[in-house]
Amino acid sequence: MLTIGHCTLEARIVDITTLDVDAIVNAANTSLLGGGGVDGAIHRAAGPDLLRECETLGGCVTGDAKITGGHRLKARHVVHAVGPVWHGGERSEAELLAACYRRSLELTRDAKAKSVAFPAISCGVYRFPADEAVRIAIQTVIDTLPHTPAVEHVIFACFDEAMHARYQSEFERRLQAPPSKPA
Ligand code: AR6
Repeated sequence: MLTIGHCTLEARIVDITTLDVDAIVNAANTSLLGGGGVDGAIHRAAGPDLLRECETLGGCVTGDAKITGGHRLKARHVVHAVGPVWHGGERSEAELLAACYRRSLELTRDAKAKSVAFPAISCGVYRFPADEAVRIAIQTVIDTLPHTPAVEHVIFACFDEAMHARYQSEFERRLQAPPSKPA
């Protein structure tokens, strides 16, 4: 766990669809019309009205996000973020992944949501190297928090112990190192 100003960041091994938070983030694709992985799980748990709402959104470009209601989820909102497919790192994948986290937090703020949970965007079928993705996720959240002062709780929802350990070790590293300047 890490506390940054008024906000707590924590990593949990949990199915993100079960969380009772104001917003959960989906690792979506540009169609916003569902898929496998966490996207499929969120659509199954939220029910068919989520897809109906997504159909009105006109898709979303990589690095951006759009917000819907949570429908049958406990979460009040779903932020559908489109992460980059990993192609080796030469196609702005890091910047696009950072943009996903930034945009998702901005939409969370605009929805007046105080708590938000992220999956490890792009770390599944999109094959983004997980260690780098975790560093980008935490750094971007920390850099964005000054612009989203109402956000009080950020959960990184991990599907397995290996992913959880990455967040924990990045939190530890930051607790031991002097704070870095905002990007
Ligand atoms: N709760 C938390 N984390 C989960 C869950 C869950 N219920 N299910 C999977 N994960 P992925 P991507 C983890 O592949 O790489 C879809 O088809 C998973 O272990 O879901 O961004 C979309 O439609 C991994 O660490 O997302 C897109 O086409 C992380 O979530 C494409 O996949 C992300 O894995 C997006 O690929």
